[in-house]
Amino acid sequence: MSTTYQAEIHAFGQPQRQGRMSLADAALMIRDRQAAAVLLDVAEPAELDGWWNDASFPEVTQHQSFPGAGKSGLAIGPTQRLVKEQLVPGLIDYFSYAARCNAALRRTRFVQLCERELGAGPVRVGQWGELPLVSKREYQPIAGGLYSVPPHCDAIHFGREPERWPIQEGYDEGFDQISLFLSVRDAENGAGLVIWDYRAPTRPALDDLMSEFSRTRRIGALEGVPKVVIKGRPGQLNVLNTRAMHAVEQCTTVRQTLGSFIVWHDGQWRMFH
Ligand SMILES: O=C(O)CCC(=O)C(=O)O
Repeated sequence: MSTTYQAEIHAFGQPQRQGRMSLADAALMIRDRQAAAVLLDVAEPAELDGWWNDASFPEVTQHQSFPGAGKSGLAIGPTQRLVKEQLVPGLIDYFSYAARCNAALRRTRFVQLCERELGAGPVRVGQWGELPLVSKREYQPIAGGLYSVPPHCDAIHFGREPERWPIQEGYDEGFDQISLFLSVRDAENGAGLVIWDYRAPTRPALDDLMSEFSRTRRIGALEGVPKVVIKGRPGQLNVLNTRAMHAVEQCTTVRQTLGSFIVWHDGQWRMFH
């Protein structure tokens, strides 16, 4: 029988609900757009040191796209933004990183949880290529910043050069991508994650929204749109629809999470980061 957890369910335009749910049911609820986010109490705060301080993770380094964020290893977002002569070397580096680190990452508590409760495997390309499985994230305060990560959305097939982005075939099959992240350490101001009921349909549309934000510090299309703000406590697993625009509120002290994306593909969950 699958493990059930205490759950907070957040849907646009509705009051927050409480319940008990398995991780597999929470993921299906988000995949099928019945809620924007579900928070599950999966770990005791005293266990979090073991989840975070695991030598399987490489060190946390600066995120290439967001000044207020750091992450362990390489991530898909900055790889998707590469163009021209930078794209192929960037992809080689991304896949090589996964090839070198996934055996160790598979032993982390986070990946073990996803394998056990979701039957999740890695996203694969070809016979041997795998995408990295999981990362640690660290959000730093930035003076005058509005968000530690600005409004964006995540989709596995959203390469900036669509004709050369290798992960598309069969991935735009109508199921929404999901983020799973464990809250490890809160910022003192309790910075959370804002999710708007607004989906960027294509990569160029997403790039337009993000460049409007960097020029003007606002996005007109998000104003007045229903939103939810989730504030995961340490030990809660945040399960959310990443196709909806979302942002990490500005942290006043370091905030730590660890997580991964999942997509439903070929009849099973597949993880990547
Ligand atoms: O680690 C987090 O706080 C969430 C970052 C995020 O934007 C995502 O997982 O989609």
